[in-house]
Amino acid sequence: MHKRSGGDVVQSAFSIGSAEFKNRVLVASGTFGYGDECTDAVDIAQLGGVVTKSLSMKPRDGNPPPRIVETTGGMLNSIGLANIGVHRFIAEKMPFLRTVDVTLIVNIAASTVDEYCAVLDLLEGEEGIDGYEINISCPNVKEGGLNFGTNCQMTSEITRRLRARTKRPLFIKLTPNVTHIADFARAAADEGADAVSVMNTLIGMAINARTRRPILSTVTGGLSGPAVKPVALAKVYEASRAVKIPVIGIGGITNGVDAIEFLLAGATAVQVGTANFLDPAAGVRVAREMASFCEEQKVSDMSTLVAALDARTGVSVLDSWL
Ligand code: RRO
Repeated sequence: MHKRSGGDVVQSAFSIGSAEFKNRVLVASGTFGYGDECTDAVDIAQLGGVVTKSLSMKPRDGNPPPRIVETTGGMLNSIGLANIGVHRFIAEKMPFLRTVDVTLIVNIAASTVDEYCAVLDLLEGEEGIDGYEINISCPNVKEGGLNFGTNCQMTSEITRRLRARTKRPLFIKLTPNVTHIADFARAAADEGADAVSVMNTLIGMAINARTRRPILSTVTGGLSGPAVKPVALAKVYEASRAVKIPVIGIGGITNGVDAIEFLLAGATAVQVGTANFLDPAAGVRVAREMASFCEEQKVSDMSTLVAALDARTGVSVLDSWL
């Protein structure tokens, strides 16, 4: 809850299954490490939640450099799922994370369905984890990643297998690199997902014309940042109209008004990603700015903004896909 002038408060807390969130801004996977790196720059207890970098069973070094490049209004990455692996996460990161009063969502990536299950099984033994975000949408790995996220049957199967193993909230993180994201949101919802996170990065590339070479070592990478926000809004709009479970909006959010736009499009909450690279406190600022916007607009409960878009003025081409 955020204090409004006059002692009132803007209601911003919400819950998904057993997970309670203090406000509607989480930090996005891959942009905030494991939640323990930026503690002098930001009080993470003021966030709605932290989503960890994707964890696989074994540690991974990721792709060779260059693996990040700035682009107009955004950035491309080809990190390649570099991470410390689930065992080191449990041993080295969980003891600290359990001491912080913040909702913790652990993101899981894998190259087989069995690996997703095995990583989740290990995390199930850990107290202090409030939910899981399942990454079926990494654009930068050969096995798993987009092969899962662009296949509706795989989306269903992964959700079904994981749902059977946990009562904790399960978010499925979807890729925008499909024609109809509504089909994937439905596949996850039908198998018992508690929410879908929309969206992961868009496949893009950058070229150095003088060397005639691609800039990233893997040629293509994942585009994020303000450049993708209009795409993300449309994907959230489409997905949220296809399912009853919450949609978590992600894509180029840098301020409170951006975040409010995602709520209006149909998101229950948002994640701030690329903006964390400029300022690790961006998420906390966005949460504060959302509350100020509500105060200014005399909105006392943020939930009233969710899917409150007034689309009377037009019919979207998306409507015919639902
Ligand atoms: O690590 C990455 O290259 C990466 C991942 Br796992 C992801 O889900 N999305 C992205 O843009 N990069």
